[in-house]
Parts: sequence; structure tokens; C-alpha cells
Amino acid sequence: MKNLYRKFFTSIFLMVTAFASVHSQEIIANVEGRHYLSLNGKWQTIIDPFNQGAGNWKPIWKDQTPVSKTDFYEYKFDSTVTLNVPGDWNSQNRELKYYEGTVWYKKTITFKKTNNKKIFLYFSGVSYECDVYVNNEKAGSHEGSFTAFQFDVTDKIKNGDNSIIVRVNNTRRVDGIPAMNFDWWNYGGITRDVYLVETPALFIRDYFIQLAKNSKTEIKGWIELNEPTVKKISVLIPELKIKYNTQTDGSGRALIKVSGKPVLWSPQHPKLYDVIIKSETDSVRESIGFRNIAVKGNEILLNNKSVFLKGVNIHEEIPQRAGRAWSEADAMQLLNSAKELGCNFVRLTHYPHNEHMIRLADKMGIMLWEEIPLWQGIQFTNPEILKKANRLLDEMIARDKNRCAIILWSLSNETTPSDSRNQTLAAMAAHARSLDSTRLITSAFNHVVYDKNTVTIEDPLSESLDVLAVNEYLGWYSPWRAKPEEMEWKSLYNKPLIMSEFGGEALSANHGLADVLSSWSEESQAEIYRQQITMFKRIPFLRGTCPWVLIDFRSPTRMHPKFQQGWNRKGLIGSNGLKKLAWYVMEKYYKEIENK
Ligand code: GCB
Repeated sequence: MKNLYRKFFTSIFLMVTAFASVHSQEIIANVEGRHYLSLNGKWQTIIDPFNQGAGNWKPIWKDQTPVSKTDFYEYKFDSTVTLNVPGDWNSQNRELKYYEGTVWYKKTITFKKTNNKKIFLYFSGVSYECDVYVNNEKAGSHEGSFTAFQFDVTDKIKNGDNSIIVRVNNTRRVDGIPAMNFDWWNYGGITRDVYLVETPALFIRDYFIQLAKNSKTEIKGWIELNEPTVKKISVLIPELKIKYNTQTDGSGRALIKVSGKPVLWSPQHPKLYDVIIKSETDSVRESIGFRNIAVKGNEILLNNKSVFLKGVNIHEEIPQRAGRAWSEADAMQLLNSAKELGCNFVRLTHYPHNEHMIRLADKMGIMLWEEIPLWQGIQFTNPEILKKANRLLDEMIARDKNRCAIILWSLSNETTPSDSRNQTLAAMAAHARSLDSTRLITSAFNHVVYDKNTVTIEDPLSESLDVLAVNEYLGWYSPWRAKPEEMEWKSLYNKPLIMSEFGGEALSANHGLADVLSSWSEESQAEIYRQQITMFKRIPFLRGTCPWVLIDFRSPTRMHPKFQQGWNRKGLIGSNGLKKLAWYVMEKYYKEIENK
């Protein structure tokens, strides 16, 4: 009988919350440039595999304490059971290594409110979806592991102690992005920084400041207040002696257009400028670089000069912790390795990485490709997918649009051509361009046509892209159709091509025959790289390469009991941190390519 009651109340609760569900709002630009309190650290947790605490008759988020002698709560937070935030739960607790389900998090914070200030609860990333409660009231929900979101909690936060409770769930979904299957670890948890941000009541919510397309001297963009009101605005770039005064229109927006002669940002000289944006009630400081990125025929032009993208694919994972990367130190480790390989470019696979990566790439002079996790097996026939994908593009571009390191926004990875897929991706490309016309649009696809020694690019998705990007695994998943030195690449499109993935697996320190793939040897992996490079030199429209992948990474789809053991072994660096032979083949190739 008790169970029946539980079921009844659970379904009523779920119906009510479905209708009353509050979504996140557009995020504040440059959260670290604001006045904030970090909520990183230990959070109390409750593992809830059957999702019982969400809707039963004593929901966890109400955080009740027994008062009478007959009261009790099965699900009650306790200070002895905690997880670190930021951090995935899988690498923190052995029991949670393969866990897919709900974990509840709680943090108590003491706060002193200031009059006329707004307070936002800002999450840099929670995997995969969550409901957030502040002082036992719902603040909102979010879906998607890799983008930031926030809630206005001004009316919910009080002076003194406040409880923040988050229901986090990483169960894979058929209508998810990514969906049911993907080749990386399904890390769950509050995996990135959390902040409580305080702003003036009227504040500068967002801005976009970049060089105008094809110009070296015109700085263009916009500033937006959180309210639709007319106010004075100024933009200062002291090093360029720029002080630009303007005012917002009735919608709270001001356009900026100002001339200057910035030293242009490039991998050789990653110059950033201090930019100060002021309104009558607020002021934000930023570091912004100015550069131009364009395509002309099959060339990619950085500051009007042809550039070859010497890239590498990076997952957001740290091998020695076998867990998600999240800190600036982690970003330093990953990007330093890319630099050491000779890269001027990184493809951030397969999702937006934490903001430290992007800000550090700005400083280190590494051009970036950033993509949303629309990876194979997506339910394109479901009209909700386009809405979700566009929201993820909104959220990715909202956070990173002022980072000059980013030259490419990518829509997807390895999707099979069909009417619904072609239409969805074309609509997404148009949406991304409407948000940011200064970057190039790309997408990694693997649909190419092989005919003896000829490979033809004819995927109709190419129409919507500025830069074509092909993942091909000749020598690994597909055998060579002809000798590498005889391969010919053709394209129906006069556009630059990046070989966005290629490679093969090898267990670090395992040696064997170069021509036997099942040896899982460093020699056989290195041989694939030699053959690929022989082929690359014959592709006239090739403008970049990204080996798959910088470091071995954990994947639940890689379960060879001896050679993989839950790791995808395609890294140029092994999970033990050692460089494999293929590293040196790639490093030599990059040394030979000159960027004039
Ligand atoms: C691919 C995917 C990538 C996989 C890789 C592999 O084509 O884009 O996510 O991890 O191949 O190792 O099979």
C-alpha cells in the first residue's frame, strides 16, 4: 500500500515539475571578471540509483530534519559522505566508476546580502542533466554536460546559511546530445567550477568585441545590459589609446565600431589587450586578442596569410587521474603537450571544454576548433534535436565568442547523410552564422566515396561549411585501397580540407610487427602515420591535420581484456604518460611544414 502511495505521489510530483520546470537563462559573459564566491570544494552527496529522492513523499531537495519521535528520513545528507566539486564522480569513488544514474549534491554557504545587488548561481558544467534547488525552492534545470548555465537566485538567497541542492543525472538518453552511444567515458557530476556571482542591479550582461570581418583596423561588436534601458557606455583599450563612448538603445544594446591599429594575434605572437567595458553602474575587464580568419578558395587565411593547421585532437581528460580535466593546471598539461608536438591548432573534441582551456589557448597562441557533442547516432527525425542543438550552439558561443583563439565552430561529428540530418545540420550552420559571422563553420564527417585509389568528398553537408573536415581511418578501420603514394583525393567543393581524424591503436611500450594491426604495437601505429603523411602530401586542398588523438582516453566501448582495458589506445601518448613512436613521426611532419 505504501508503495502505491509512493507511486501516486511520484507521478503527481513529476507532472507538476514538468509543467513548472524553470530553464536556465542566458549567461553572464566573463564570470571570472565579476565579483563572485567560488562554491568549489567538498559537497555532501547521496547516491540514488533508482531516483527515489526526486519524487517520493519525502523528497531530498526539501532537506527535512526529523522533528517528532515518529519522523525519519532515509535520504538525508551527512557531512561524512562527500565528493569534490569540480570533479566527476566516476574517478572519485570506485563504486561509481561505471555509474549511470542520480547523485544528489548539497552545499551550505553563509552569505551576507548587499542591497541592490543581483545574485546568480553559475555552473560551468554539470553532466548530463540537473535540477537545482536553493533553500528548498527550485531554481531551475539544465540539460547538456559541457556548457555553462545560470539562475537568478536574488530572491532565493538569504542572509546567513543557505542550502544549495542539485540533483545530477548522467543516464544516457535516446534524444540526448550525445545520445546512447559515444566513445568516451560517461563522466557524471558537477564536473566544472561553480560560482555565486554578485552584480549591480543594472549590469553589463554580455558583449562581443572582435575585429570586423576582413579588417585589420576596425573593432566591432556590441554590448548588452540586463535591462532594456538607455544608458551611457564606454569601451576603453588603453594600450591602443581607445576610449569609445556610446549609449544603449531602448533594448539595452549598444553597437561598437571603432578604429585602432592592434598588433594582430597569431600563434607566433599571441598578443592580448586589456579591454574595459563601463556602464553607468558597472565595469568589466577583459583580455581580448584581435585577428582575422577567413577562407579563400581552398586556403585558410589567418590575418590574410595562408596558414596550415598543425593540429591534434584532445579529449577533456587527464590520464594520470583517469578522470575529467577541469583546472587551469590540467589545461596547461594538455596544451603544453600539443605545443611540444609542434601544433598551432587544437581540435577540442567532442564538446566544449572548460573555459580554462580556451583562455589559456588565447594566451599560448593556439588556434582552436570547438564543437558541440552531436556525435553519431543522433535522433535527427525528432524535431526537438534541432532545438537542443541550437541551444547548445547558443551556450557554447555565448561563453567563448570573445576568445580569438577560436577560429572554427563545429556542428557535429560523423553523422550519416539523410534528409533529416542534412536539413538539421544546414539549419544549425545558419544559426551559428547568425550568432557569429566572424568565425568559420565546420563539421567532421566520414561519408566519402572510395573507388580504387580515389577518394571523393561529396557529402551534401559540405554546402553549409566553410571548411571541410574528414575523419578517415585508412590503415586501421578501412584497409588501404591502393598504395598511399597512389591515393588521389577529389572534392566536389572548392573549399579547404582538414583531415580531422586518422590513426590507429597501440599499447604503449608494446612492440611488434609494423604490418600486423593485431600486434597492437607502437610500430604498427607509427606505420599508419607514415602512410597517412605520404597520402597527405598528395592532397592539394589539404589545409590541416588532426591526429586521433593526443593521449589514450578512457572509453567503455574499448574492452579488449589485454590491450585496451577500458582505454581507447589511439593516443600519441599512452595512458602511462609516455610518448609512442607515432608521436615522433607526427612531430617530424609538423617540423617540415612551414607557415610562411
Ligand atoms: C571516430 C570518432 C572518435 C572515436 C574514434 C575511434 O571516428 O570520431 O570519437 O573515438 O573514431 O577511436 O574510433
